[in-house]
Amino acid sequence: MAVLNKKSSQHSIELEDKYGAHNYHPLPVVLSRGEGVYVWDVEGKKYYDFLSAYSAVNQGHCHPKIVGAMVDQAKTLTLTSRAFYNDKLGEYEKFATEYFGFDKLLPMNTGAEAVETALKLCRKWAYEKKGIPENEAQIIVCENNFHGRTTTIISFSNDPIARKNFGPYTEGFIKIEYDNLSALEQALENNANVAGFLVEPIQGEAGVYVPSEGYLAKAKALCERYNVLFLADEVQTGIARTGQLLAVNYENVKPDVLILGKALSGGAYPVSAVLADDAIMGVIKPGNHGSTFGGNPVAAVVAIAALEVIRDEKLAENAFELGELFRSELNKYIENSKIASLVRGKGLLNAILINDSEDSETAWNICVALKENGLLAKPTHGNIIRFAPPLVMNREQLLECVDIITKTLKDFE
Ligand code: IF1
Repeated sequence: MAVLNKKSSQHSIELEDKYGAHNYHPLPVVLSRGEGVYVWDVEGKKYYDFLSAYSAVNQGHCHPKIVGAMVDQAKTLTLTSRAFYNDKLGEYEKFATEYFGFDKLLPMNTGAEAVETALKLCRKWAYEKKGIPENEAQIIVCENNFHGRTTTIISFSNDPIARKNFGPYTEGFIKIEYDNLSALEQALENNANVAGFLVEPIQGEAGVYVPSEGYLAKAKALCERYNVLFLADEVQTGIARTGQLLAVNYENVKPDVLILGKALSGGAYPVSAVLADDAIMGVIKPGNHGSTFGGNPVAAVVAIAALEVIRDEKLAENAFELGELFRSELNKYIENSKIASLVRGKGLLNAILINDSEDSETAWNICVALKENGLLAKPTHGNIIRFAPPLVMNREQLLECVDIITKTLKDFE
């Protein structure tokens, strides 16, 4: 175990411990630099980043095109608020709506803000277009969801750590089992006032749960039949992470409302967005919604650059191919492993299940050992380790990482 450099790493950890809220339990590594698929700690040790800041750094750390756009704009005009127009927001809205195939974009900053925006949009549409009685709208969500950490969003979470002692909770949500179409149909049949269905195309935080083939398409069809909006939270699965531009593309589903965040900026700046067609977005009028930083010129140019990198460097195609390779190589190891029981995912959003109880320290200890071996990853829940490298990784680097992962797992057999 490399002794943490007393001055810098320990110093950074102690500063955070003393002066920062303890709302995270980070792996004991202090990062000071990132480039592409690599990050370095303050001692200068190099790591493969296999978390990508939870799929925000899909384009690789400090991508020169994205950073360049950000720096240039930051020297020109950073923020006007929406009290005035700026010369970059319209360009971004045009680019992104054409790129994803929607009429309108509502710009926000964080993923949770975008989810909250989508919930408000869905409710307003329900009252003004569907004719649901005011304050009666219900939105269907899935068990084990993760959509952010605001009070309304945790109101429909079933994760006690994220939810307990933050009440009273926001009403108007119906929870059903994920990947269960009859549960969705029953909820739609038994509740006259359903406005929308909010779903992650793959449940990331729950442990990279990929739903059954056809689930998304059939869920969308049920929503159409009951005149209910299909709200796709692609904050984590979107922007090429799963091997398609959007995870819903695997089933040719066009959501009524698309929620984006994280890699919409390549991890350089907080940028999120809600996209919808005019029939839905048209219910939003001046004064209904907004944010100081939402749609600022830096976010606008960063998002354009981040999406151009995805398109021009064909990162969805790369994620698809490397994801196939990753799972097939790991499955060769898992066949005879006692410690790892399965690998699952799509594209470069994957996870392995560690053959130990949920509350065991094994997954955490494996991640500490991976760190020692030059690869950074973190457990999602208990015994599941998420593997999500930047999508700019090449075949040789991926095979080296498979090597590091299997060698590390062997020490726990
Ligand atoms: C943390 C989890 C991942 C998300 C989906 C919305 C948001 C997220 C599908 C909100 C954010 C982040 C939040 C971060 C860790 C990470 C996470 F572990 F929390 F659950 F990725 F799985 N929809 N996910 O995954 O976006 O407001 O954070 O920009 O809170 O610890 P945000």
